[in-house]
Amino acid sequence: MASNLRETLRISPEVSKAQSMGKPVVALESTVITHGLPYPDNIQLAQDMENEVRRNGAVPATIAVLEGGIHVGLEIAQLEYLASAGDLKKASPRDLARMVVKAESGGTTVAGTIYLANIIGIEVFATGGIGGVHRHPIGDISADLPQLARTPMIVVCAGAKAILDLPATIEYLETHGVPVVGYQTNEFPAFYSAHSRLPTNSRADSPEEVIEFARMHWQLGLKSSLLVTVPPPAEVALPEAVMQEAVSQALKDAKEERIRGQQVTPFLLQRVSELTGEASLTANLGLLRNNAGIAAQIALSLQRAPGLRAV
Ligand code: PSU
Ligand code: MN
Repeated sequence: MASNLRETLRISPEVSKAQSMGKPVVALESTVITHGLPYPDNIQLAQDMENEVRRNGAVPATIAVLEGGIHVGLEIAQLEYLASAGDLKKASPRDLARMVVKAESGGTTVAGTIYLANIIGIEVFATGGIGGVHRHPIGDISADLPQLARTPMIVVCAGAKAILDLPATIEYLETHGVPVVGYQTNEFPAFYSAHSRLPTNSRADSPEEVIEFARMHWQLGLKSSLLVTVPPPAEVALPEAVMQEAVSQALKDAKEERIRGQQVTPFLLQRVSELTGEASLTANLGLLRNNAGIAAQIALSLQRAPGLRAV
C-alpha cells in the first residue's frame, strides 16, 4: 500500500515530459467518463477531448484513481476501463484518501481533478459543466464549489447544468470570490443552452484576455479559480424550452425516487438525456469537445506568457 503521495502519484511520461519542457498542459476530469455519459459515448468522448487538446497544440492530462494510484495522463486501455467497468467510484476530495488506502478505482470530479492538477503544477482545466447548488428540495451542494474557491486554476466550462439552481450557484461563487468570466459572452451559459438570463461578472474575448485576467487575480494574492464560461456551440445547443421541460420532469422523478448524495447529479443527467433523446447527449458531447479546444488555446497563450502564478 502506498504510504506517501510520491508513491501514489503516477504521472504519465507524456505529461511529465511536457511539464519539464514547459509545454502547455490541460487537465481533464474523469467522472464524466465513469458517471456522466453512457458507454460507448463516454470512451469516444474521452478520446475526442484528448484529441481536441492535442489538435490545438497542448498535452491532455486526464486524471483518475486506478487501484489506489492517482494517475495523471492515461493510456487508452485505462480510459477504456473507466468507461466500461460500470461500478466505479466518484472521486471528490473527501474520497481521495479512502480510495488510495483501499486501492479503489474511480473518476475524479471537477473538485477532485482541480485539486490534484494544482498540486502537480497544471494551471488549465476543461470540463462540461461544474457541479453546483441543487434545486429545492434536493438540498445538495457540489464539492466543486468550495474547491473552486480555494484552488488557483483556469476552469473552462459551459457554466453549470440547468438541472441546478443557477442563481444560487452563482451566488455561492460570488460569496466565495470566484470570478465568472464569460468567454465571448456576457451571459452565464446553462450548459445545454447558451442562455440563463443571468449575467457573468466579467467577459474575455480571447485566450490572451483570460490569461491577463488570471495573472492579475493571482498577483493580487487571491487563491481561487477563474471560471471561464463558454456557451455551447450553436449547432448543438438545445432550445431553452425543450431543456426546461426535461429538467422539470427529471427533478420530479428524482424527488419521487428519493435520490440522494453522489447519485443526484448522475441520475438527473441520465434522465434529461433519456427525455430529450439524442439531443442533450449531442449537446453534451459537442460542448465538451469545444471546451477542451478553448482550454488548450488558453494553455498555449499561458505558455507564451509564463510566470502566471505569483503565489
Ligand atoms: N458535468 C457533466 N457531466 C458530469 C459532471 C459534470 O456534464 O458527469 C460531473 C463532474 O465531474 C462534476 C460532478 O464535478 O458531476 C458533480 O457531481 P456532484 O454534484 O455530486 O458534486
Ligand atoms: Mn453532493
